[in-house]
Amino acid sequence: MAWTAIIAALSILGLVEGWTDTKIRRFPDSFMFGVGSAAYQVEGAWNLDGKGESIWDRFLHENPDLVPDGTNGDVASDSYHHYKRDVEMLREMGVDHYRFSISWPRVMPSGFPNQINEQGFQYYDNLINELLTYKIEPMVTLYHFDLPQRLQDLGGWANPLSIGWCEDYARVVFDRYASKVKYWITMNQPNSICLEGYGDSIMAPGVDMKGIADYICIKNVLLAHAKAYRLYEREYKSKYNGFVGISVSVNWANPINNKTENVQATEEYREFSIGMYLNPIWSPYGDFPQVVKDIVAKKSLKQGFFKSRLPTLSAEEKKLLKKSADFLGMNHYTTMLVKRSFQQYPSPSYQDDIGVEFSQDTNWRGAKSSWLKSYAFGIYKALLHINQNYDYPLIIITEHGWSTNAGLWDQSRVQCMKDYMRALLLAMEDGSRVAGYTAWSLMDNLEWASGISERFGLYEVDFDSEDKKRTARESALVYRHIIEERVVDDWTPPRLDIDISGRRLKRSKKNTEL
Ligand code: GBH
Repeated sequence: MAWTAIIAALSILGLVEGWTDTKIRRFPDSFMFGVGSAAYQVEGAWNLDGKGESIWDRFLHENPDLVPDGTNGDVASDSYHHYKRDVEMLREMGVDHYRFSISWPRVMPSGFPNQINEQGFQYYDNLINELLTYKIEPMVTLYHFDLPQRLQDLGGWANPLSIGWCEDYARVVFDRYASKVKYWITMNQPNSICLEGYGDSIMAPGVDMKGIADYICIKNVLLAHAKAYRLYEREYKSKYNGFVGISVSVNWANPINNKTENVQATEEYREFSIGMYLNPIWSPYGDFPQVVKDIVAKKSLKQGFFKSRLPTLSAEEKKLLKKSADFLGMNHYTTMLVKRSFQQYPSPSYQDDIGVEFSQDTNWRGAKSSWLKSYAFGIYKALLHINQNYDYPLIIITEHGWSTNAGLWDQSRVQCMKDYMRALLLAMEDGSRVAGYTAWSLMDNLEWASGISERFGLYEVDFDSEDKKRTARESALVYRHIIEERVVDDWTPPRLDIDISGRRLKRSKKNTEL
């Protein structure tokens, strides 16, 4: 890659002055634009029509104080009853695909295939049929954080039998939808599932067994992914020609300065946060990164364990995992600045194993969520890192988004989306094989333990209204324009009092404040 490309990137992203790059970059016609959601965050109907309890139902019912605004997913955006409106919104924006997830306990309440909940499946039949009627490609996530509680009672993802339970679930879903769904995502963000749910208590099930349960979980979740991939490959691929991938959180990390110890700490952190999930599938040797294995093994022995807390992958497991994805689903939100840390973390823990501290540049614009800052060059750097380390895999951006307060004029979201899309176009020009972009999220929803106060929607949801009324934000109109034109230009919607579909609307002229 030429240095001129880097300068062009920096100048377009406003990071160097005096360089004008006026080239108009266009998304190819085949590029897929979509939006995403997840079952627990939007569906509601937590106990209707035979649905079983999920770990998130249990988690927030038992710990209502965890969510500052006191909300939970019992009703959420009530998509269970409003899927037609949801698809109408997709049509309004003109998206190519809709990424949503299936709730395992809704369709298999016991967790096992002995009980198939027809009524639960009916909801997904309806949604998928509605999408297909309007030529919107369904992109289905099998697992987006909501395990059947009954399986958690058996240890959940810490139990290696979970690999087989998940394979059975995948078979039931593939059998039902393989003829209609071409894009499959097995797992959403193994790092969130395991580090936050098993190594901490900020996500369900809140096992909080640091440096132990998280690593066990990572191994099992990756293997469950691989088993589902192989199942599709063996029994469905030749007939239906679909694509199966996994969504991984690939945020970027820069060293806070160029001190050698911080540069090295950052490289190690990238192996812990990205390599851990990508190496087993995309690296030629198909294993956890060597540096991660070395660090955890050394610490474990010092701590009195007889062997590493990081489980090993057998030759057979490595073979199963290697190349077990047709595409990399990349979820990208932000960038962290990394510094070597000598502070005391709980021991053992993932934090202690890595030994770094994080910060973010105060010049980066911040979203409503405290962890989310805009640094668009980060997506470019992350994509280049993936190319260099994993030999140009096929990528679909399966999540990228921004949070605000309530309000329809969400200029900060529009700005963030445009900045990141421009950086994405540059990465594609420099060789990244990116086939699609999925904005997170279609509409406001339950942002896990942050409730409904951090709003990620292109559509606002009025949670106080009976029908959870949805209204397009400025970002939805801009997204429609980008999808139509295939370029990111400076168009802004006229602030008329009609909405995206021509309906009259009362809009406040006030910008959405963070
Ligand atoms: C994704 O996770 C999820 O896939 C999606 O469901 C979610 O709605 C979206 O992003 C927005 O968050 O509050 O400091 O403890 C992104 C990873 C994991 C980032 C949880 C924020 C909590 C950090 N998110 N994490 S903190």
